[in-house]
Amino acid sequence: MKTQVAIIGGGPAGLLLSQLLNRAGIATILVEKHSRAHVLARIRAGVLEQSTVELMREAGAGARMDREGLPHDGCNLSTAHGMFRVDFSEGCNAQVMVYGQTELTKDLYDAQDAIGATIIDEAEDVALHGVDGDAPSVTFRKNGAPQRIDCDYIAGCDGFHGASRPTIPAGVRHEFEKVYPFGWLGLLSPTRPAAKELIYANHPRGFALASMRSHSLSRYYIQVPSSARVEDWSDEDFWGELKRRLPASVAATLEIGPSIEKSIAPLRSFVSEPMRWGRLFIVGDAAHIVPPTGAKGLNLAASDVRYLYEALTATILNGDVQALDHYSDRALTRIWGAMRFSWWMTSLLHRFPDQSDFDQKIQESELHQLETLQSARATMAINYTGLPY
Ligand code: RFL
Ligand code: PHB
Repeated sequence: MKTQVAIIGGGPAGLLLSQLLNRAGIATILVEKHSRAHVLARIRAGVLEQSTVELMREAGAGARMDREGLPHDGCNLSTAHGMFRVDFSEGCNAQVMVYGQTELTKDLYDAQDAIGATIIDEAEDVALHGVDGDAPSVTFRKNGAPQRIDCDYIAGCDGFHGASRPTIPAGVRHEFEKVYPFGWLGLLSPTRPAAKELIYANHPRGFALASMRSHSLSRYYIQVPSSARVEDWSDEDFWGELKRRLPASVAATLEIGPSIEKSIAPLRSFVSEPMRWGRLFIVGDAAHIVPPTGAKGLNLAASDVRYLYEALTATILNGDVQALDHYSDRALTRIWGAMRFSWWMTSLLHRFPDQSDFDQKIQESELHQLETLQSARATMAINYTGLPY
């Protein structure tokens, strides 16, 4: 097989890049390790920045999102002293869209099918070759038979555990990492959401988040120790703990129901630099991970896609060979902005096992600033709705 851009990974980053490139007239072949059903069963992100929403529209995949997504122009922070709202319009002219990653991924698969894009799923033993030369290729097995794609460029969109990032020699890669001493236990339930907008709760028993997917589908998270196992948490225990950590007025009216999905996500910050090696470009979770507190992971994947799409079209369609040289630096500037914000929100809202009384007072003082200072809320709003490109 032969194509212009081989894309590894059929998560949101790979699909969105493939969709944008195909519409610009650039040929792609996408290879995904798992089945489409498996990819679509993963419950993950729920909040889209405005620029992610715009990119989905530009990709011709935004119609259902515009019909069914829930625009939010604020979120709530809950503290030991009560709850206050961060109004996004105080800081910027932007909103976010509550729309599940599962739905966004499905829309992208449907859009790819509609334009006849090539997606090969259940590809085993995907490997990259010759990325530092002029003739890179990707090999894999499909139904046991060996396959090979010759291409001009490779986009590594295969997530944190994928094959792309390790292809960059260890001596070239610089990895930055921070692992947090807790995880999030998440539960999806076909119930009415706790409130109209998201509630991020700082509580002595640990962080909690009340989020949603629609008017009849709720998504909740509670902070748990890194050692916690999902099988040790009954639904009843989860709801009990969530109620303790949410404001009493919200807990009193919380609708409790069955759990559709329950899982634990560890929290880490991770960046691998540079994001380019020869003709290989790393995109999304393959290059960086943020703790979910700032709702940035999927949005960063989308901003990487935008930068790479612009660079690839400039090079392939307009002969601007320098455009690709700037991809890594441009993407990393925005990534570190989101890294800082996600770390800040995580530090502000969680209970750390070694938190001293001093640390506690600093956290409370920072929350007080947010409650009382419009400029502090404005800074949060700008970061939450998405830093400028
Ligand atoms: P993905 O989604 O991991 O997709 C990578 C794809 O590559 C495939 N793959 C391979 N394919 C071929 N060969 C190989 N060797 C391969 N190895 C892997 C995988 O099967 C997969 O299909 O990465 P991508 O596309 O970069 O997208 C990133 C996002 O999925 C991720 O950042 C977000 O889910 C993070 N995240 C959130 N992001 C937000 O923007 N807003 C949120 O509200 C938000 N909430 C969350 C989150 C992540 C969470 N978890 C579970 C980590 C909440 C949670 C709980
Ligand atoms: C979600 O709905 O899954 C969600 C929302 C906001 C976050 C993280 C996750 O910060």
